[in-house]
Amino acid sequence: MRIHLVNPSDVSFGTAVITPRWLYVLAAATPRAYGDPVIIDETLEPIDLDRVSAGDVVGIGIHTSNALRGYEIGREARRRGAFVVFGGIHPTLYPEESRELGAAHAVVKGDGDLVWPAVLDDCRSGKPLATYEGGRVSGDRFTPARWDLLPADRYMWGSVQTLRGCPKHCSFCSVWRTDGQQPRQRAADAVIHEVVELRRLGFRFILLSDDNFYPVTLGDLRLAERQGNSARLAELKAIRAERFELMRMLAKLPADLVFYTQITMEAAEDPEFLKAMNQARIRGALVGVESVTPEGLKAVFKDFNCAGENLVTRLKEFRKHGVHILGSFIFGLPTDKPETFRATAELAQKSDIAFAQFVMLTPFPGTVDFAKWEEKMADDPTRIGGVPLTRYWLIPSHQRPRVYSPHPLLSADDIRAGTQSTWDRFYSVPAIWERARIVKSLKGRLLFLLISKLYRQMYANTGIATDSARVTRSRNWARLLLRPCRKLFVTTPMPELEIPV
Ligand code: B12
Ligand code: SF4
Repeated sequence: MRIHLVNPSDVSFGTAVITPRWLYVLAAATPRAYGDPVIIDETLEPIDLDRVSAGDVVGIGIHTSNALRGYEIGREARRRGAFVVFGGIHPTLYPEESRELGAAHAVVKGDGDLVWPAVLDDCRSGKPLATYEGGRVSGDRFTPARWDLLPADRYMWGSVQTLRGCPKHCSFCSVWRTDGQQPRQRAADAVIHEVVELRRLGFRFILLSDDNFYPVTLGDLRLAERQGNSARLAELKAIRAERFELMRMLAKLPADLVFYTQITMEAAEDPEFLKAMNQARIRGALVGVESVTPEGLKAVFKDFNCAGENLVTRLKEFRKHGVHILGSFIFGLPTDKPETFRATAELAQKSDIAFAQFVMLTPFPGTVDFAKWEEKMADDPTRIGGVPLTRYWLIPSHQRPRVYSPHPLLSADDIRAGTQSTWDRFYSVPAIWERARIVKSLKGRLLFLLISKLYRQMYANTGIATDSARVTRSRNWARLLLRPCRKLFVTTPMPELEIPV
């Protein structure tokens, strides 16, 4: 019985940017008695289904965007007599769908770290259960990934998770509902072990693949103090102390390591935290800016963010501490106006952020936005290929609409065109060149230009464009740029690197 773990994708680039962490966590959770699993990441190359035999187990991990491809693989694997098991955020929310469309024998809901061996044992005895409850594994029981199984020369960045869950409650995000609002944080040394292992292999760039690297704000501490809630205060202080411990230990690792994470902009109010990030060489972070207006922020339950000039000041604070920001903005909010696109691009340029992504509001399952939208759409008769819009992920990607919620002022085309033009403006050569002044050397600036263009090709055009020639062109460009780019990110392996004391 061979175990196959598959990360489905419609597009394969030969080289990929970030290691899909779940593959290597589940590989580590696979008992050694079953041998090393066959790991297939379709962002590198498509699965060869001829390698799947009757009685094998095929574990498929999907999120909403790649569910359709995952189902195709599931059906084909089952036809060949394999046991098909689905897991990941999408099956956690829609287990029945994986059974009906993906031919799943079993679905794992929640975290796979601890339940996976039981799934495999049941498959071996020919009796997998329909559903396994993986639950929310506590921070001290996360399974460290098996990086020894990484293929050589394929990825640019490693990925290490330091916590799961987020205390906020943004309306467009499912994390706080599926992963919980209580941060489940790993001890610093468990994280360090994995980072060292990746550096031994030659990885210099590491994504700390957390939802929110700053789970306790100064405001949370003040509130607990004001309420005289000493138990809560002690708990928050312990979480915060562990963060600092992690950053202190990261700072002791080889100087060529660079980390990147996701964080709320509240961290900009906390100079001590920013200083520790800088010392730990956390050089970049994705910040969910979402909207540049107070009304927009209110609409997505994110009023803890700043708008207008305050936003500029806050974002600049990261830069002052050497943390470069990838700002993430959403278009299509009910409060957006025709001038929002230009205003956002200007503010993004003014805020000294290094990169930006402009996404169109998408109701993801499991979110507050999705629940409201689904209710509103209950009587909508629209079907594409027989699929209702509220199950848009089942529509083949080239037919899938890009905008879902009707807007009071803007048509779907206005939103799509406005989003595309904001990408165009932000990633025009003169605008990139101006931002490239964060790098001192000419070579560094040229590299910044190249990476900006690559980022744009991989994310912007493929997500927004409806014209298939443009999509194909972008993918070909990305394919061409990825291989040489990889060499810029990885370095000489350090097999002898020790874990710092
Ligand atoms: C890191 C990350 C990224 C990285 C991915 C890098 C990489 N190569 O892995 C980047 C930045 C590229 C990214 C991009 C996007 N992401 Co993202 N991302 C995350 C994040 C923060 C962590 C994922 C992670 O690595 N977790 C660590 C692993 C170990 O956990 P895991 O994947 O959940 O797997 C566990 C279980 O789910 C389960 N499991 C998973 N698969 C399987 C399979 C089997 C067989 C079994 C048994 C169990 C199992 O076991 C695992 C171990 O416990 C999650 C948030 C989150 N909390 O999940 C969002 C998240 C997955 N992303 C999300 C989104 C929306 C996106 C984008 C669409 C954003 C955008 N607008 O562009 C793109 C999609 C890109 C693409 N086409 O795939 C959403 C997905 C929502 C949904 N319903 O699908 C999430 C949940 C965040 C959110 N705000 O809601 N993302
Ligand atoms: S968008 Fe970010 S801050 Fe908001 S709930 Fe999700 S992870 Fe937390």
